[in-house]
Amino acid sequence: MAKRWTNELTRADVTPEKSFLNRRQILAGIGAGAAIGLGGSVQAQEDLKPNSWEEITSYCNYYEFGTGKDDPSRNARALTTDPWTVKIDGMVDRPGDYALGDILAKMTIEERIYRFRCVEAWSMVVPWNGFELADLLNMAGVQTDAKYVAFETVYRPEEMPGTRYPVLDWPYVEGLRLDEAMHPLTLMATGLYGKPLPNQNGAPLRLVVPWKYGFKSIKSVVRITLTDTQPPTSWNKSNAREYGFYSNVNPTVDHPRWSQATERPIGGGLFASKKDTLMFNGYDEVASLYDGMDMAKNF
Ligand SMILES: Nc1nc2c(c(=O)[nH]1)N[C@H]1C(S)=C(S)[C@@H](COP(=O)(O)O)O[C@H]1N2
Ligand SMILES: [Mo]
Repeated sequence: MAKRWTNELTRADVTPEKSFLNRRQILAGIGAGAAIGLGGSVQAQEDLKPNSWEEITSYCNYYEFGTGKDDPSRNARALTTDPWTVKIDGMVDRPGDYALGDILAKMTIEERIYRFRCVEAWSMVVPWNGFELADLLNMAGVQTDAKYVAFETVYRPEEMPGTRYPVLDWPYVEGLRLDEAMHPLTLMATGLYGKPLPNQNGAPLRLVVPWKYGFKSIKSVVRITLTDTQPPTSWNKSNAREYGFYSNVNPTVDHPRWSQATERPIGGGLFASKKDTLMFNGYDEVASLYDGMDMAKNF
């Protein structure tokens, strides 16, 4: 079943990891020693060994399809992802309903191998394919007064059995500060391992913010709104004491019900040892976005 919007890249076609890192470092403005060679290099390279396709596509959180980790891989088959339209509105010069195919025709798809850390203290390494959110926002033309970006997941009760239950206030919504959204690490993912994104992972288009807890990475996005006020977010609405707007990965700020100091890598086997959680999930290049901010208050 060919889908017009999918990128046809195979894993062999994408930029080899080494030049990928170099390009990324240039884009993100980080020195060559930060992610490869110098100090901590072994750790960094081990970290970047991706989880298997099977692990990434079978152990999922997508509550619209059920709250069990294996519910989305079974139930999300029913989601229609073609045709797909993304409404971009609010404080932009060119608001509109953009067909995903038209968006993709203008975007450069790259592979990004990112660490992924869920607030539940498990983690994976995922080889995403996607484009920078900044490129999409620039296409729509962000107006100077805009300060935040709001995102919304498709809401289709007839295709989403989990939405029969008021686990969250549907549709799932998320938000970023504009500078977070414009950061070169912030990705709109369209694929995994060079294949189209499986429905359970948020097809056909999902946000990936690798330095924040996984729930910020909203799936199956149908609306992106530029605004000057901090937008509501689903998990914060459901429990503001436990889930803040920022939700940056931070080993020193515990969840009220569990520690965030360590994480359980998925796929390591039942007796795999936990590993230390890194500040900003190891993406130190975003630290300057939060200069002078109390990270315990703004959790
Ligand atoms: N619409 C929507 N987006 C969502 C979720 C969800 O339930 N609904 N779960 C979030 C959570 S808690 C996590 S950890 C990640 C999981 O992404 P993955 O299943 O691709 O690993 O998706 C996030 N995005
Ligand atoms: Mo999560």
